[in-house]
Parts: sequence; structure tokens; C-alpha cells
Amino acid sequence: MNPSVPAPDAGPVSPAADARAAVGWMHTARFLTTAAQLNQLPPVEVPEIAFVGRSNAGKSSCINALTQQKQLAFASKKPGRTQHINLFSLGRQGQTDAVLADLPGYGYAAVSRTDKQRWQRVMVNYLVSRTSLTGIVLLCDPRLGLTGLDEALLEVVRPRVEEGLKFLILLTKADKLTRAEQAKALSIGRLQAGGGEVKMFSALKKQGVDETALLLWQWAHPATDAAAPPAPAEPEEADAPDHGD
Ligand SMILES: Nc1nc2c(ncn2[C@@H]2O[C@H](COP(=O)(O)OP(=O)(O)OP(=O)(O)O)[C@@H](O)[C@H]2O)c(=O)[nH]1
Ligand SMILES: [Mg+2]
Repeated sequence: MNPSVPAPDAGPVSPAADARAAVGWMHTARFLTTAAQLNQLPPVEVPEIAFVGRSNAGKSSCINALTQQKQLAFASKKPGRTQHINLFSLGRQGQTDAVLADLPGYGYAAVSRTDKQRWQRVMVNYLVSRTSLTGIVLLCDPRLGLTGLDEALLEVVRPRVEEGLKFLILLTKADKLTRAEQAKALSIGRLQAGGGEVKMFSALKKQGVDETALLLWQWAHPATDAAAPPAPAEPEEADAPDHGD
């Protein structure tokens, strides 16, 4: 498993101020829609960022922590709580500029084999074919590590990651680990991620919220996050075209 995830581009000019803005942006999240099947998902014209991982990994809690809303996404003591793809819009009212997708977890033992297979098909189709999908956050409880199902998911998305799909592994429930255990989990996670971005996260202690919010903001606003603007795509257009008439 080696998705060769690219590191994020050059950082913003003022990281602290930008992190605050990104956290404010995340707070604008509101429910958009829910779907049991892919064909029920509305087309989305803005970047979509999916939260995926094993059941109980902490996906819904992570979305609640990032958006600073206690119950936006369903979080539960019972694994398998999220059973639909739930979409949340981000951005100011009437100006949605990104969508978050909370996906049902995989690997929950008590789910029937048929349901597991059905869900795995839906998920693979989603990851392979969803055109608005811009980034994936894979959540993983570091006490379990990346499991076979996580690695299968990484294999599925690898071609898209190689084509520029953004990818982040969040090691969740950091509050359950000592500092030394966190450091160890991070090095193991980084090895498994093949150099990809890996962060510790705790929904309980809000650890990792600011930096994750900033990264997701950058994913959704690729033109504005770089320290220097990208070179024009067509150099021969030296004069700015006049759109006025
Ligand atoms: N200690 C601690 N517990 C957490 C944290 N994040 C989530 N949990 C707990 O882990 C359990 C599962 O959290 P969810 O957010 O529902 O997990 P999920 O990945 O959305 O689960 P599914 O919807 O079943 O796929 C709940 O009991 C949460 O309270 C965390 O940062 N720290
Ligand atoms: Mg959930």
C-alpha cells in the first residue's frame, strides 16, 4: 500500500490567521442531504471532501469537532450508526464552496455479509466515480492501525490520488494515547501512508482541529492557498482578455 500522497503545497503567509478563518469556514457547515444509494446523491459543482474509515473510527465525531457543531453528523456509541451518505454544505449562505460527505463505516462485525458487500460496492463506486470528489480523509483508530479494509480502500483510490485527489489520514481518539504512543502511532502511520499526510486528531480534546480545517480549506480553494499564484496556463495570452463587451 503506497498511495504516494503529495505533501501540501507552500503554506499560507499567516498560518495562525488563516487557521482561524478556516475554522470559521468549517463552522458554516449545514446539512445538505442524505442518500442510501449513489444515484440518490445530487450532483455537486463544488469540491467534495469525503470522510471514510472503519465503523467506529470517529468520522462523525470528527465532522462535529471540525464544524464545532455537537450534532451535525450522527455520532454514536453503537458502531454502524451512520448508514447513509450524508452531505453537508460549507460556505456562507447562498455561497456553498465545498461539501463534506460523512460515509458509513466499514468492517463492523455485526452487519450481515450481504449488507457489508452491498456497502462495499456503494463505497467503491462512490470513490471511483464521484466526479466532485476532491479529497479523502481516512480516519483510523491508531490502537487498531490500518486494517486490511483500509488498505483495500487505499488501493481503490490510489489511481485517483496519483491524478491529484487530495488525501489525509487522521489518527483519531488521540486522547486515549500518551504522547509517546502518539509519536509512535504517527511514525507507523506515515510509513503506511507512503509519505502521505498523517495527523493526530482528537474530537474530545479538539486536537488537530485547526490544522485539519486549514488543510481542508486549502483543498477546497487550491487557487488561493499557494504562497505564489500559479503560472498562467496559456502564456500566449499576454494581454488580459476584455470580457466587457
Ligand atoms: N475518546 C474519544 N472517543 C471518541 C473520539 N471520537 C469519537 N469517539 C467515540 O467513538 C465512537 C464512534 O464515534 P463516531 O464518530 O460515531 O464513529 P464513526 O466513524 O462515525 O462510526 P460509524 O458511523 O459507525 O461508521 C463514539 O462512542 C465516540 O464518542 C475521540 O476523539 N476521543
Ligand atoms: Mg458515523
